[in-house]
Amino acid sequence: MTTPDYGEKIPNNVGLRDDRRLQRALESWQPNFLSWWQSMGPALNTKDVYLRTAVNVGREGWAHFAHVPMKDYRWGIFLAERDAQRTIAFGQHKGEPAWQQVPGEYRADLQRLIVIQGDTEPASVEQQRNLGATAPSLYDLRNLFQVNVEEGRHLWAMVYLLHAYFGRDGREEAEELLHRNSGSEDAPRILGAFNEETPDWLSFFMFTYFTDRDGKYQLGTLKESAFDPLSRTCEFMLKEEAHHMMVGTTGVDRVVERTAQLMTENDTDDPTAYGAIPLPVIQKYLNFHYSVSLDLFGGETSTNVANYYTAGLKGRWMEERRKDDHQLTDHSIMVDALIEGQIAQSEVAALTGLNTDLRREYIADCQSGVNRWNKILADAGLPHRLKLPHVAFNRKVGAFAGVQATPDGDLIAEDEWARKQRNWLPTEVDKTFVRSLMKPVHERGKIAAWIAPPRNGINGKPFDYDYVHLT
Ligand code: BYC
Ligand code: FE
Ligand code: FE
Repeated sequence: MTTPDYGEKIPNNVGLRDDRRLQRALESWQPNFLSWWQSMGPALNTKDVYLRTAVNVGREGWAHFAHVPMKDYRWGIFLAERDAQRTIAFGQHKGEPAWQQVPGEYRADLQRLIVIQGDTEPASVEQQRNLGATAPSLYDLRNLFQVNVEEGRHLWAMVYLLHAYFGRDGREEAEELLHRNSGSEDAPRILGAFNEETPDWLSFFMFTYFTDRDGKYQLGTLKESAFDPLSRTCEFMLKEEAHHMMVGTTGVDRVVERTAQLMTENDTDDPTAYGAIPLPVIQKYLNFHYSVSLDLFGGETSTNVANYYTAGLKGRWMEERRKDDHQLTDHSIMVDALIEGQIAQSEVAALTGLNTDLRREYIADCQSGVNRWNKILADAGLPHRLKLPHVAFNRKVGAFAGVQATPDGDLIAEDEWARKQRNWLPTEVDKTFVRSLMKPVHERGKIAAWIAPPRNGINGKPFDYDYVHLT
């Protein structure tokens, strides 16, 4: 194991100094990354931010906390430690040693998976670029920037793989990752959810809850990859991802808590007048972010995913804990399907149903958040509850892309959808209202009226710590 080298231009634990060509290639990509960060990264000017920087990959002491100017953040390349004995856990190469190089026959597919993963990371930074101006507290502002710098590092993680293992094609793809932009007309980001706006902090918390959680599951499957450098990169990214989950989960917690508090204090179902976000609006935001995130798992059935699995490129969530043959050639699975115009289940080969398998793991995890938020409502003595909409609701990818379903899963005609969707998805009025609450609170220890303070600060610091120094 190489210890992380911070004396280098690019901190890394991949022995970059011993590979001058690769080092030079990455050092010439670095200024392009920095100019992308300057123009597409956080728009709010700050002096410094209390950030966590990855400095090691071991179980303990992997992160260092300090106030740093954001442009001086040390984006580095960190792979989890190598297990020299590691063997492939699934697919046709099961039991063979993990690959340290890319096999020629899988080059195109691996590159595609890495490019798709890499594309989402800077996309989210672009989507969140303007949120600093309306942060509800310095604590939240700091968390936003922490998520942003780490998504920037996740881009580095994928660019390292492209440069180190995919030659000229890889270097070209690395450039493209900085040229596509979220929401752009001519060169949009690859996946749908990453071209949506994140215009307010309720969207940000829903995004970090639902969309970063897709990241957690996709990284979990790539961590199983037979291509060992990809596996090790993803393993370390997942460590950082835990904080993004925390930001989303507790962010929504705190919005729900504040709304519940103002509802009970004022004995009303509509706390709008008291500056809180009404539960139906929270539900609509939830519906939106959940449904666009479901699309990120691809079609219910997919030959791509079957091929990825068989080849050993992308495994299942918790592959090693599954009690089957890890090849699945004669297994089947029930997937959601549209049969004769009805929402139903159909039996397909387990391999082609792997997107559904992963989506189901994800859905169960999403439900745990909803349970938490409902407990907050119950503890406040309120009868109201939030819920996940039906899997067919508002889908643009997969079996339900061509139909309209209600959050309860009833199929309806286009005209009924057109009339009723404003009850289920955020309207301009809802969004304008939420935006009207987004007044920045950049004063130490203070917080906006629409959200409760967090239970804990960061790294043992109190809520009223000076997490960010503005210019
Ligand atoms: N939008 O065979 P299918 C994260 C395309 S998030 C647009 O079902 P497959 C993060 C698909 O490419 C995690 N197009 O798809 C979170 C295919 O095109 P071709 C990101 C889509 O390949 C927050 C066609 O439709 N990582 O890290 O089985 C902040 C047929 O689809 C979409 C990954 O996604 C879509 N939503 O599965 C920061 C992991 N879905 O081949 C970061 C890598 C599908 O016909 N990617 N299409 O031209 C993959 O594993 C898979 O490619 C997908 C799609 C799961 C995305
Ligand atoms: Fe990420
Ligand atoms: Fe993330």
